[in-house]
Amino acid sequence: MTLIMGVVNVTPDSFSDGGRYVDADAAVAHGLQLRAQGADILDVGGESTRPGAERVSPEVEQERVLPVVRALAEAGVVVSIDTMNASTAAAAVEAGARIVNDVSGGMADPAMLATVASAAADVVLQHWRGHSADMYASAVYDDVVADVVGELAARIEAAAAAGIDPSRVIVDPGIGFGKRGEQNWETLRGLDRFVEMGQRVLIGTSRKRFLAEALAEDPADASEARRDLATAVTSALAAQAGVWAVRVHDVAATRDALVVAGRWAGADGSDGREG
Ligand code: PMM
Repeated sequence: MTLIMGVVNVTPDSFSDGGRYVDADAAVAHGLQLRAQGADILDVGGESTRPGAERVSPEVEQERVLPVVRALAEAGVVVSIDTMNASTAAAAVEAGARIVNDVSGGMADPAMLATVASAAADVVLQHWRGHSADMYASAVYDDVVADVVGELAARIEAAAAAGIDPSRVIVDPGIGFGKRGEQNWETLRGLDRFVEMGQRVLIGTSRKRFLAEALAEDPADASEARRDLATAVTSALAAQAGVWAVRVHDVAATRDALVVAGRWAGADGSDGREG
């Protein structure tokens, strides 16, 4: 069954959490709640990647995330660290993280791939075309699915050249990253092409702007609850397309959607629960 990666943002400016989980204890409590709701993995991040967000220093990022990574790992949770900084990735793996989730696919920090190569962790390489301040300027494609598949294949090769076995690599098409509204839907329609790459595929649609744009003329009118329902639907459809995991804020809603989609799919897609 498709795994659920729950989002634990430890940032004061995340567009999704609105700064509710800036201190470590609250972030850990939130993470444990997500696990109780059915998260298989918790993705801890200390730097917002929302369009236009300011970058934070690796020192500040590590102050935010390391206590949270350590506490959740000690509680037995599979933790991934959402970072573009090699030093943060290394420190987080040291603190117990098992997956490095780099939204830049190893492009933002030239030391990232070598750092992951020598760490005992899997790595998410997400499609990326530049930092959030200017990411929409680069949203120009001939064929978005073919272009993104090609660029991800190049990142897998770069990772292999740095010493990372492809079996450790998870790919992510990067919904909302360097992609405008319709380009995100095109990417989702082509999900099977990413699955055919032969790597595990992670997809993150949660609460993103393109969903709000689909739901309401003014995206500001699409409440968090409506975005979460839309996310549960996209996550169930992504599961049907064969993705390995979905990255979501509202774990409970997506859990229910995946259980129902699994029942529909039958024996192989079932999670084995009674009822
Ligand atoms: N989206 C956000 C942050 N990290 N990581 C991966 N692998 N895939 C994503 O789609 C992704 C990500 C967006 O930020 P948020 O956590 O503030 O919603």
